[in-house]
Amino acid sequence: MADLKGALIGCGFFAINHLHGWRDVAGAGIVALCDSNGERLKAVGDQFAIDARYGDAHALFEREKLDFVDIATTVPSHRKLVELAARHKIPVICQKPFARSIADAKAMVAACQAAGVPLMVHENFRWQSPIRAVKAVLAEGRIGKPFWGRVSFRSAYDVFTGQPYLAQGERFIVEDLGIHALDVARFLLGDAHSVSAVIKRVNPRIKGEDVATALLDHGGGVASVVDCSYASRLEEELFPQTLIEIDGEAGSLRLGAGYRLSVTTAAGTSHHNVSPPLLPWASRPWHNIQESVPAIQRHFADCLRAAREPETSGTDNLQTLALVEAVYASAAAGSTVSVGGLLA
Ligand code: NAD
Ligand code: 89V
Repeated sequence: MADLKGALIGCGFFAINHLHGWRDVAGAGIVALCDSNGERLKAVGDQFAIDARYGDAHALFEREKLDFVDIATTVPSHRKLVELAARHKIPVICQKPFARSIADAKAMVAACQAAGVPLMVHENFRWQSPIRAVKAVLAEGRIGKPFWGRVSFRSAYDVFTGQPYLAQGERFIVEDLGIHALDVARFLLGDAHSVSAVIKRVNPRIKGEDVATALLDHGGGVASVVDCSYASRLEEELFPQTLIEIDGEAGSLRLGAGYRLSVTTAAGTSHHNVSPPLLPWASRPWHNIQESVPAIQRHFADCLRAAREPETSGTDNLQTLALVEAVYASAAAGSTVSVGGLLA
Protein backbone atom coordinates (compact mmCIF):
# COMPACT_ATOMS: atom_id res chain seq x y z
CA MET A 1 0.00 0.00 0.00
CA ALA A 2 1.50 3.34 -1.09
CA ASP A 3 1.85 5.99 1.62
CA LEU A 4 2.23 8.62 -1.11
CA LYS A 5 -0.68 8.57 -3.54
CA GLY A 6 -0.23 10.54 -6.72
CA ALA A 7 -2.03 11.43 -9.92
CA LEU A 8 -0.40 11.68 -13.32
CA ILE A 9 -1.59 14.41 -15.70
CA GLY A 10 -0.62 13.79 -19.32
CA CYS A 11 -0.61 10.23 -20.68
CA GLY A 12 1.54 10.77 -23.75
CA PHE A 13 4.86 9.54 -25.11
CA PHE A 14 7.03 10.06 -22.02
CA ALA A 15 4.38 9.42 -19.37
CA ILE A 16 4.77 5.67 -19.89
CA ASN A 17 8.23 5.99 -18.34
CA HIS A 18 6.76 7.93 -15.42
CA LEU A 19 4.23 5.17 -14.76
CA HIS A 20 6.82 2.39 -14.92
CA GLY A 21 9.11 4.52 -12.76
CA TRP A 22 6.54 5.06 -10.02
CA ARG A 23 6.06 1.28 -9.76
CA ASP A 24 9.77 1.11 -8.82
CA VAL A 25 9.51 3.71 -6.04
CA ALA A 26 8.80 2.04 -2.72
CA GLY A 27 5.85 3.53 -0.86
CA ALA A 28 4.63 5.73 -3.70
CA GLY A 29 2.15 5.04 -6.47
CA ILE A 30 -0.13 6.56 -9.08
CA VAL A 31 -3.80 6.14 -8.21
CA ALA A 32 -5.42 8.38 -10.85
CA LEU A 33 -4.80 9.52 -14.40
CA CYS A 34 -5.80 12.62 -16.34
CA ASP A 35 -5.56 13.40 -20.04
CA SER A 36 -7.73 15.55 -22.25
CA ASN A 37 -7.25 12.96 -25.01
CA GLY A 38 -9.75 10.18 -24.23
CA GLU A 39 -8.06 7.55 -26.37
CA ARG A 40 -4.69 8.02 -24.67
CA LEU A 41 -6.35 8.05 -21.26
CA LYS A 42 -8.05 4.73 -21.94
CA ALA A 43 -5.00 3.06 -23.49
CA VAL A 44 -2.68 4.08 -20.63
CA GLY A 45 -5.30 3.41 -17.93
CA ASP A 46 -5.81 -0.10 -19.31
CA GLN A 47 -2.06 -0.74 -19.68
CA PHE A 48 -1.36 0.20 -16.04
CA ALA A 49 -4.72 -0.97 -14.60
CA ILE A 50 -5.59 2.45 -13.16
CA ASP A 51 -9.36 2.94 -13.05
CA ALA A 52 -9.65 6.51 -11.74
CA ARG A 53 -9.51 8.47 -15.01
CA TYR A 54 -10.25 12.11 -15.73
CA GLY A 55 -10.46 14.16 -18.91
CA ASP A 56 -10.21 17.38 -16.94
CA ALA A 57 -7.73 18.30 -14.20
CA HIS A 58 -10.30 20.33 -12.19
CA ALA A 59 -12.42 17.20 -11.68
CA LEU A 60 -9.30 15.21 -10.76
CA PHE A 61 -8.32 17.63 -7.98
CA GLU A 62 -11.90 17.95 -6.72
CA ARG A 63 -12.55 14.21 -6.45
CA GLU A 64 -9.21 12.54 -5.60
CA LYS A 65 -7.39 12.66 -2.28
CA LEU A 66 -3.78 13.09 -3.39
CA ASP A 67 -0.35 13.43 -1.78
CA PHE A 68 1.23 14.70 -5.03
CA VAL A 69 0.62 15.32 -8.70
CA ASP A 70 3.01 14.47 -11.53
CA ILE A 71 2.54 16.76 -14.54
CA ALA A 72 3.82 15.14 -17.75
CA THR A 73 2.11 17.40 -20.28
CA THR A 74 3.97 19.65 -22.70
CA VAL A 75 4.97 23.18 -21.68
CA PRO A 76 1.88 25.20 -22.79
CA SER A 77 -0.26 23.64 -20.02
CA HIS A 78 2.32 23.72 -17.20
CA ARG A 79 1.45 27.08 -15.62
CA LYS A 80 -2.29 26.44 -15.55
CA LEU A 81 -1.84 22.95 -14.06
CA VAL A 82 0.83 23.91 -11.50
CA GLU A 83 -1.28 26.85 -10.27
CA LEU A 84 -4.32 24.58 -10.06
CA ALA A 85 -2.35 22.08 -7.97
CA ALA A 86 -1.16 24.92 -5.72
CA ARG A 87 -4.76 26.08 -5.20
CA HIS A 88 -5.59 22.55 -4.04
CA LYS A 89 -2.40 22.47 -1.89
CA ILE A 90 -1.04 19.39 -3.66
CA PRO A 91 2.77 18.96 -4.01
CA VAL A 92 3.88 19.04 -7.65
CA ILE A 93 6.42 17.52 -9.98
CA CYS A 94 6.37 19.20 -13.37
CA GLN A 95 8.16 18.03 -16.52
CA LYS A 96 10.79 20.14 -18.25
CA PRO A 97 10.82 22.60 -19.92
CA PHE A 98 9.14 23.98 -16.82
CA ALA A 99 8.03 27.19 -18.54
CA ARG A 100 8.18 29.12 -21.79
CA SER A 101 9.29 32.27 -19.99
CA ILE A 102 11.04 33.24 -16.78
CA ALA A 103 7.90 35.22 -15.84
CA ASP A 104 5.74 32.08 -16.05
CA ALA A 105 8.30 30.09 -14.08
CA LYS A 106 8.47 32.74 -11.34
CA ALA A 107 4.66 32.84 -11.15
CA MET A 108 4.53 29.04 -10.62
CA VAL A 109 7.25 29.17 -7.98
CA ALA A 110 5.43 32.02 -6.20
CA ALA A 111 2.06 30.20 -6.34
CA CYS A 112 3.54 27.06 -4.76
CA GLN A 113 5.46 29.05 -2.15
CA ALA A 114 2.33 31.01 -1.19
CA ALA A 115 0.40 27.74 -0.87
CA GLY A 116 3.24 26.10 1.09
CA VAL A 117 3.43 23.37 -1.54
CA PRO A 118 6.67 21.59 -2.60
CA LEU A 119 7.51 21.97 -6.30
CA MET A 120 10.10 19.97 -8.23
CA VAL A 121 10.94 20.14 -11.93
CA HIS A 122 11.42 16.73 -13.55
CA GLU A 123 14.97 17.59 -14.72
CA ASN A 124 16.14 14.01 -14.89
CA PHE A 125 19.37 13.98 -16.93
CA ARG A 126 21.44 14.85 -13.84
CA TRP A 127 19.94 11.69 -12.27
CA GLN A 128 21.41 9.38 -14.95
CA SER A 129 23.80 7.04 -13.14
CA PRO A 130 26.80 7.78 -15.44
CA ILE A 131 26.37 11.50 -14.66
CA ARG A 132 26.08 10.73 -10.93
CA ALA A 133 29.35 8.76 -11.30
CA VAL A 134 31.02 11.87 -12.74
CA LYS A 135 29.68 13.94 -9.83
CA ALA A 136 31.05 11.38 -7.37
CA VAL A 137 34.57 11.68 -8.85
CA LEU A 138 34.38 15.46 -8.42
CA ALA A 139 33.00 15.16 -4.88
CA GLU A 140 35.82 12.78 -3.90
CA GLY A 141 38.29 15.47 -5.02
CA ARG A 142 40.15 13.02 -7.23
CA ILE A 143 40.81 15.56 -10.00
CA GLY A 144 41.00 18.59 -7.73
CA LYS A 145 39.16 21.83 -8.35
CA PRO A 146 37.63 21.84 -11.87
CA PHE A 147 38.56 24.76 -14.14
CA TRP A 148 37.12 23.62 -17.50
CA GLY A 149 34.32 21.39 -18.69
CA ARG A 150 32.36 20.25 -21.70
CA VAL A 151 28.87 18.74 -21.79
CA SER A 152 28.11 17.40 -25.23
CA PHE A 153 25.12 15.70 -26.90
CA ARG A 154 25.52 15.09 -30.64
CA SER A 155 23.27 12.84 -32.69
CA ALA A 156 21.20 12.38 -35.83
CA TYR A 157 18.55 10.26 -34.08
CA ASP A 158 14.97 10.80 -35.26
CA VAL A 159 13.24 12.28 -32.23
CA PHE A 160 10.39 13.68 -34.31
CA THR A 161 8.49 10.41 -34.81
CA GLY A 162 8.00 9.91 -31.07
CA GLN A 163 7.65 13.61 -30.27
CA PRO A 164 6.20 15.35 -33.36
CA TYR A 165 5.79 18.68 -31.50
CA LEU A 166 9.59 19.02 -31.48
CA ALA A 167 9.55 19.74 -35.23
CA GLN A 168 6.86 22.42 -34.91
CA GLY A 169 8.14 24.97 -32.39
CA GLU A 170 10.08 28.16 -33.14
CA ARG A 171 12.54 26.87 -30.53
CA PHE A 172 13.84 23.32 -30.55
CA ILE A 173 17.13 21.87 -29.36
CA VAL A 174 18.13 24.38 -26.70
CA GLU A 175 14.68 24.43 -25.09
CA ASP A 176 14.14 20.67 -25.31
CA LEU A 177 17.54 18.98 -25.03
CA GLY A 178 20.08 21.71 -24.36
CA ILE A 179 18.13 22.48 -21.19
CA HIS A 180 19.28 19.10 -19.82
CA ALA A 181 22.91 19.69 -20.85
CA LEU A 182 22.86 23.20 -19.33
CA ASP A 183 21.43 21.78 -16.11
CA VAL A 184 24.17 19.13 -16.05
CA ALA A 185 26.81 21.86 -16.51
CA ARG A 186 25.33 23.68 -13.50
CA PHE A 187 25.16 20.45 -11.52
CA LEU A 188 28.85 19.70 -12.12
CA LEU A 189 30.46 23.15 -12.24
CA GLY A 190 28.02 25.47 -10.48
CA ASP A 191 25.87 28.34 -11.74
CA ALA A 192 27.05 30.39 -14.69
CA HIS A 193 27.21 34.20 -14.75
CA SER A 194 27.24 34.76 -18.49
CA VAL A 195 26.70 32.92 -21.76
CA SER A 196 27.90 33.37 -25.30
CA ALA A 197 26.21 31.16 -27.89
CA VAL A 198 25.70 30.35 -31.55
CA ILE A 199 22.69 28.39 -32.82
CA LYS A 200 21.68 27.08 -36.24
CA ARG A 201 18.97 25.11 -38.00
CA VAL A 202 20.40 22.47 -40.34
CA ASN A 203 17.36 20.23 -40.93
CA PRO A 204 15.06 22.13 -43.37
CA ARG A 205 12.00 20.06 -42.33
CA ILE A 206 11.79 21.51 -38.82
CA LYS A 207 11.06 25.03 -37.59
CA GLY A 208 13.52 25.56 -34.76
CA GLU A 209 17.29 25.31 -34.32
CA ASP A 210 18.84 21.83 -34.18
CA VAL A 211 22.45 22.81 -33.39
CA ALA A 212 23.73 24.96 -30.52
CA THR A 213 27.12 25.77 -29.03
CA ALA A 214 27.43 27.77 -25.82
CA LEU A 215 30.34 29.03 -23.73
CA LEU A 216 29.43 29.40 -20.05
CA ASP A 217 31.40 31.55 -17.62
CA HIS A 218 31.06 29.98 -14.16
CA GLY A 219 33.17 32.69 -12.50
CA GLY A 220 36.70 32.59 -11.12
CA GLY A 221 38.08 31.64 -14.54
CA VAL A 222 36.03 28.42 -14.69
CA ALA A 223 34.44 27.87 -18.11
CA SER A 224 32.42 25.19 -19.85
CA VAL A 225 31.26 24.44 -23.36
CA VAL A 226 27.77 23.04 -23.78
CA ASP A 227 27.10 21.77 -27.28
CA CYS A 228 24.20 19.84 -28.73
CA SER A 229 23.12 18.76 -32.17
CA TYR A 230 20.48 16.62 -33.85
CA ALA A 231 22.16 17.24 -37.21
CA SER A 232 25.36 15.26 -36.60
CA ARG A 233 25.55 12.02 -38.53
CA LEU A 234 28.42 10.22 -36.82
CA GLU A 235 30.20 6.89 -37.30
CA GLU A 236 28.62 5.72 -34.05
CA GLU A 237 25.09 6.98 -33.19
CA LEU A 238 25.28 7.67 -29.46
CA PHE A 239 21.70 8.82 -28.76
CA PRO A 240 20.89 9.59 -25.98
CA GLN A 241 24.32 9.64 -24.35
CA THR A 242 25.68 12.85 -22.84
CA LEU A 243 29.47 13.02 -23.07
CA ILE A 244 31.36 14.94 -20.41
CA GLU A 245 34.91 16.26 -20.14
CA ILE A 246 36.25 17.98 -17.05
CA ASP A 247 39.76 19.20 -16.36
CA GLY A 248 40.72 19.89 -12.74
CA GLU A 249 43.79 21.21 -10.98
CA ALA A 250 44.89 17.65 -10.07
CA GLY A 251 43.63 15.63 -13.03
CA SER A 252 40.87 15.15 -15.55
CA LEU A 253 37.87 12.98 -16.30
CA ARG A 254 36.17 11.93 -19.49
CA LEU A 255 32.74 10.29 -19.77
CA GLY A 256 33.08 8.89 -23.26
CA ALA A 257 31.06 6.83 -25.71
CA GLY A 258 29.61 3.62 -24.32
CA TYR A 259 29.54 4.99 -20.76
CA ARG A 260 33.31 4.67 -20.35
CA LEU A 261 34.54 6.91 -17.56
CA SER A 262 38.28 7.63 -17.50
CA VAL A 263 39.87 9.42 -14.58
CA THR A 264 43.44 10.65 -14.95
CA THR A 265 45.56 11.81 -12.02
CA ALA A 266 49.30 11.92 -11.30
CA ALA A 267 48.98 8.20 -10.48
CA GLY A 268 47.78 7.38 -14.01
CA THR A 269 44.43 6.68 -15.66
CA SER A 270 41.70 4.45 -14.30
CA HIS A 271 38.84 3.23 -16.50
CA HIS A 272 35.34 2.52 -15.22
CA ASN A 273 32.32 1.07 -16.96
CA VAL A 274 29.47 3.27 -15.70
CA SER A 275 26.77 1.83 -17.98
CA PRO A 276 23.28 2.45 -16.66
CA PRO A 277 21.21 -0.57 -15.67
CA LEU A 278 18.69 -1.87 -18.21
CA LEU A 279 15.54 -1.85 -16.06
CA PRO A 280 13.09 -4.70 -16.83
CA TRP A 281 10.61 -2.31 -18.48
CA ALA A 282 13.23 -0.26 -20.35
CA SER A 283 14.60 -0.60 -23.88
CA ARG A 284 17.83 0.45 -25.54
CA PRO A 285 18.94 3.09 -26.40
CA TRP A 286 16.52 4.95 -24.11
CA HIS A 287 17.50 2.98 -21.01
CA ASN A 288 19.82 5.65 -19.55
CA ILE A 289 17.02 8.22 -19.65
CA GLN A 290 14.51 5.64 -18.42
CA GLU A 291 16.57 4.67 -15.36
CA SER A 292 16.85 8.32 -14.37
CA VAL A 293 13.05 8.57 -14.09
CA PRO A 294 12.56 6.36 -10.99
CA ALA A 295 15.76 7.91 -9.60
CA ILE A 296 14.33 11.44 -9.67
CA GLN A 297 10.91 10.21 -8.55
CA ARG A 298 12.51 8.44 -5.55
CA HIS A 299 14.33 11.70 -4.74
CA PHE A 300 11.00 13.57 -4.83
CA ALA A 301 9.32 11.01 -2.56
CA ASP A 302 12.27 11.13 -0.11
CA CYS A 303 12.18 14.93 -0.07
CA LEU A 304 8.42 14.96 0.46
CA ARG A 305 8.68 12.61 3.44
CA ALA A 306 11.62 14.56 4.94
CA ALA A 307 10.13 18.00 4.09
CA ARG A 308 13.39 18.74 2.21
CA GLU A 309 13.82 20.93 -0.88
CA PRO A 310 14.45 18.75 -3.97
CA GLU A 311 17.67 19.33 -5.96
CA THR A 312 15.75 20.58 -8.95
CA SER A 313 13.09 22.56 -7.10
CA GLY A 314 11.17 25.21 -9.01
CA THR A 315 13.46 27.85 -7.51
CA ASP A 316 16.57 25.95 -8.59
CA ASN A 317 15.20 25.45 -12.09
CA LEU A 318 14.96 29.22 -12.62
CA GLN A 319 18.75 29.14 -13.03
CA THR A 320 18.54 26.44 -15.72
CA LEU A 321 15.74 28.29 -17.53
CA ALA A 322 17.79 31.48 -17.39
CA LEU A 323 20.64 29.66 -19.15
CA VAL A 324 18.23 28.56 -21.89
CA GLU A 325 17.04 32.15 -22.30
CA ALA A 326 20.64 33.37 -22.25
CA VAL A 327 21.60 31.02 -25.09
CA TYR A 328 18.76 32.30 -27.29
CA ALA A 329 19.42 35.93 -26.35
CA SER A 330 23.16 35.65 -26.97
CA ALA A 331 22.67 33.89 -30.31
CA ALA A 332 20.17 36.55 -31.41
CA ALA A 333 22.33 39.49 -30.31
CA GLY A 334 25.70 38.02 -31.27
CA SER A 335 27.07 39.04 -27.88
CA THR A 336 27.64 37.73 -24.37
CA VAL A 337 24.56 37.79 -22.13
CA SER A 338 24.47 38.14 -18.34
CA VAL A 339 22.39 35.40 -16.71
CA GLY A 340 21.55 37.53 -13.67
CA GLY A 341 20.04 40.19 -15.92
CA LEU A 342 17.50 37.67 -17.21
CA LEU A 343 16.40 36.73 -13.70
CA ALA A 344 16.05 40.30 -12.42
P1 NAD B 1 2.91 14.16 -25.56
O1 NAD B 1 2.35 15.23 -26.46
O2 NAD B 1 3.16 12.81 -26.14
O3 NAD B 1 1.95 13.95 -24.31
C1 NAD B 1 1.37 15.01 -23.60
C2 NAD B 1 -0.01 14.58 -23.17
O4 NAD B 1 -0.55 15.58 -22.31
C3 NAD B 1 -1.00 14.38 -24.32
O5 NAD B 1 -1.59 13.10 -24.25
C4 NAD B 1 -2.02 15.50 -24.13
O6 NAD B 1 -3.34 15.12 -24.52
C5 NAD B 1 -1.94 15.73 -22.63
N1 NAD B 1 -2.35 17.07 -22.20
C6 NAD B 1 -1.90 18.27 -22.66
N2 NAD B 1 -2.49 19.28 -21.98
C7 NAD B 1 -3.30 18.70 -21.06
C8 NAD B 1 -4.15 19.22 -20.05
N3 NAD B 1 -4.28 20.54 -19.84
N4 NAD B 1 -4.85 18.36 -19.27
C9 NAD B 1 -4.74 17.03 -19.47
N5 NAD B 1 -3.94 16.47 -20.42
C10 NAD B 1 -3.22 17.30 -21.20
O7 NAD B 1 4.23 14.77 -24.93
P2 NAD B 1 5.48 13.96 -24.35
O8 NAD B 1 6.43 13.68 -25.44
O9 NAD B 1 5.02 12.86 -23.47
O10 NAD B 1 6.17 15.12 -23.48
C11 NAD B 1 5.57 15.58 -22.30
C12 NAD B 1 6.58 16.42 -21.54
O11 NAD B 1 7.66 15.59 -21.18
C13 NAD B 1 7.18 17.55 -22.37
O12 NAD B 1 7.29 18.71 -21.57
C14 NAD B 1 8.55 17.04 -22.79
O13 NAD B 1 9.51 18.06 -22.95
C15 NAD B 1 8.88 16.17 -21.63
N6 NAD B 1 9.82 15.08 -21.94
C16 NAD B 1 10.82 14.90 -21.06
C17 NAD B 1 11.76 13.91 -21.25
C18 NAD B 1 12.84 13.76 -20.23
O14 NAD B 1 13.77 12.98 -20.39
N7 NAD B 1 12.75 14.51 -19.14
C19 NAD B 1 11.68 13.09 -22.39
C20 NAD B 1 10.61 13.28 -23.26
C21 NAD B 1 9.68 14.29 -23.02
O1 89V C 1 14.23 15.23 -22.93
C1 89V C 1 13.40 15.29 -23.82
O2 89V C 1 12.42 15.97 -23.67
C2 89V C 1 13.43 14.47 -25.09
C3 89V C 1 14.70 13.88 -25.56
C4 89V C 1 15.46 13.14 -24.53
C5 89V C 1 14.51 13.01 -26.77
O3 89V C 1 15.42 14.99 -25.98
O4 89V C 1 12.93 15.29 -26.11
